[in-house]
Amino acid sequence: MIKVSPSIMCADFSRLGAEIKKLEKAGADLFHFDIMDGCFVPNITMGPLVLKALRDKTSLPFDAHLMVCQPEKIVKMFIESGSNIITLHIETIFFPYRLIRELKKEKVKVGIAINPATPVFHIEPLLPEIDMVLVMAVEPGFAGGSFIPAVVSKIRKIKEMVERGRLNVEIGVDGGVNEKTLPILVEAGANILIGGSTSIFPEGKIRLSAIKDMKGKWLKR
Ligand code: S6P
Ligand code: MG
Repeated sequence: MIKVSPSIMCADFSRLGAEIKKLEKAGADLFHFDIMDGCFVPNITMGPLVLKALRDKTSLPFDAHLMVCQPEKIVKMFIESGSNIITLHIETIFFPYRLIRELKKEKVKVGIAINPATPVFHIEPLLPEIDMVLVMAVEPGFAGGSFIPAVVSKIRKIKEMVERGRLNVEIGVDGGVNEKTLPILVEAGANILIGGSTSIFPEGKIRLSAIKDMKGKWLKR
């Protein structure tokens, strides 16, 4: 089942509460919060206070995409602020089993994100421990990054691993998900689509109809 997860960093920060409600009404399935600390990526976005402020505006899941150095130091804050999913970059964790198991004890879902250049075999051993793989289709740090077509084969490989292992792992794709790339990404095996500046928030405006299109007509290109 295709799920659309609007990227909140692309929304209107002066009216996030209203934006969240509009996005939910338009069919969003969960929300994607890009957390950047200026260390792992050369950008700084938002902290747990933003999730806390928005938590009572919707009951949809919040996914905290942690693009930070030493995520183990801040995961608790994001759980307390209402995150339902914590997505960690494999490139930032030295002891993934330990951190993933700690998070599972907190009853949150765990995603592992991989940058475009990170090979899929780096995360293969972790698949039985996690709920989602987030495949970055752009180099992380900013909205509107350039789509890297090589990630399509990575999605296919992950799908094969999940099916072979009969695992319950969803595959998300983040970055450059638009009318052209969406059908290719879904055909390869992605089912969670992050909607940002190339779909739901073109030129900083909000295009609510894109949410329905991402689950409908864009699929049938
Ligand atoms: C990028 C971040 C993403 C962006 C997303 C936006 O570092 O993780 O979630 O917000 O790329 O989508 P788009 O359509 O602008 O690429
Ligand atoms: Mg993201």
